[in-house]
Amino acid sequence: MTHCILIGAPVDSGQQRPGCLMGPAAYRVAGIARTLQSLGHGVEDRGDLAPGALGSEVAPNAAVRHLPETVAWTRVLAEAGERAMAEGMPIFLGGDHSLSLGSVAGVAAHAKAQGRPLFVLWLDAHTDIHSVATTESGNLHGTPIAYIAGRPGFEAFPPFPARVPEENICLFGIRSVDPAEHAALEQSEITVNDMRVLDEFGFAVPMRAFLEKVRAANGMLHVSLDVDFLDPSVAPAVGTTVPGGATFREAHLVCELIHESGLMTSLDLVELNPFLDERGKTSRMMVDLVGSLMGRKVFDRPTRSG
Ligand code: Z70
Ligand code: MN
Ligand code: MN
Ligand code: MN
Repeated sequence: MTHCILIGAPVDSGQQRPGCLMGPAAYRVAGIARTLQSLGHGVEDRGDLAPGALGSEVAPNAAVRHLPETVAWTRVLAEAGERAMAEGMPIFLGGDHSLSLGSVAGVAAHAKAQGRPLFVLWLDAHTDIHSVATTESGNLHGTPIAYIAGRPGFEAFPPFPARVPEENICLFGIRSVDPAEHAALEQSEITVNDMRVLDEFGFAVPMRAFLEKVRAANGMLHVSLDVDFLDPSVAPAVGTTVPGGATFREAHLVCELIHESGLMTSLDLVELNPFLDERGKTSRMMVDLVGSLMGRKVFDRPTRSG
């Protein structure tokens, strides 16, 4: 059984629609601890983090919003993440997706110290690969993949501890890509499973292919689950709804496959905006998916992946 460490990250500085800071409370109200305990896991809730003192970082791009706040969050999250990795499985309760600048930095520092390769699975409608220099919206939640991959433009941030090789990054569920992101991805080794791919092959085949890569390399696996991976009909509580996302059943299947692999070592839950929810529907959906990620299933049976 897993020692789950809940880390509240009420980050709202990476985008412009207030409300993500209510995310950690919504996950607790929706019963995330109870769900994990019912599956036999240990749960330690470390409460909510707060950003440290703000610096005076200046962005190379006038569009960028809340840079000092985001840098401060990155530091505190990286520190908390690295510490938690040594003791169990951190589950970061967001907060907008800019929190992954810090969570993955902390996880990467730990993996480096262990001498193990880190893999990142990004379940999202978006590719989040803008640099601080290229973002047009100025919303830093659109940048963590570039930081994680060690791309330039993050001089204001703490140096990323150990660049994640592009071959180890898999974007999954993609259906909204800005031109600068498209250009960056065309010249990269990052795996992009967009909805075109998932419609043709289904969710299981590309997911198993990625998980096999992680297993073959004895890698650690960080999963970053953005609410907008899901179709807005099942998960309306998100600032940027994009039609055509994962259905209830597709999302649970993905989570079950990840669980069966036994490979996940850390998890982000991001972009939940409870202020936009319909009677707690999205918060409950996300907690249900955590259940599937952590071992809930209808029947125990031998599976193709072992
Ligand atoms: C767009 C931008 C984004 C999440 C929206 C959107 C980015 N590419 N990321 N929602 N999670 O503004 O950079
Ligand atoms: Mn603001
Ligand atoms: Mn995202
Ligand atoms: Mn997104």
